[in-house]
Amino acid sequence: MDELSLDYDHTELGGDFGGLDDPNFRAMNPHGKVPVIDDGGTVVWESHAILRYLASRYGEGIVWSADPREQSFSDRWMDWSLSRLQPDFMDLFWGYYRTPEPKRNWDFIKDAQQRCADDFVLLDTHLAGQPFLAGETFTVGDVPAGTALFRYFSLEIEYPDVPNVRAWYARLQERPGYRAHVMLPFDDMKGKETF
Ligand SMILES: N[C@@H](CCC(=O)N[C@@H](CS)C(=O)NCC(=O)O)C(=O)O
Repeated sequence: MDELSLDYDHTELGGDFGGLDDPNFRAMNPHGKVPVIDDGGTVVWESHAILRYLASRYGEGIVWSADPREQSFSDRWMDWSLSRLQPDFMDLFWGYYRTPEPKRNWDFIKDAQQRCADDFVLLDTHLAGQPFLAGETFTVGDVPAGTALFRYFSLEIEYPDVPNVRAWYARLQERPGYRAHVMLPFDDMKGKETF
């Protein structure tokens, strides 16, 4: 929403904030998960559905293209993030960072770390020829994979050599929305196995 200069009110729910089981919230999202948006009565849940809704409704020519071919360059990376990168990174993040040290399963962690490395090497090859995932400019397609970078590169683990991903990460960090909403401290999650 910051990328699109939209005004909004943000209510924190879940984790220490609670509220996910409140009937009013469940009426908005029966799954009881965040994020959820309410855009003048249009309620949308699932983060990628929210991204597509906002981008197509308010971001045409900014982060979204009405041309299906052009939009597909962005879209494929959103779906790849959902089906591949995010599950791999969640395995690493939960297996390593969110599991207390004595309980860590190192075979699982090493496997997840390797899968993430493979994912980022693949991204690195793609980004060798262009600054953003869909081409020359930032689009909605950069958001899902881009948001994983902050936590991944904050873990202080062994990383593959991915200069193009790091350059893309540096470009994202120049964006105020990324700094304000993605680069948030997460130390309180270390060794915390519950939401
Ligand atoms: N696939 C969903 C995942 C939603 C989800 O798992 N949200 C988490 C936070 S990232 C949540 O609400 N956790 C609180 C809980 O389950 O208590 C999406 O992308 O929106």
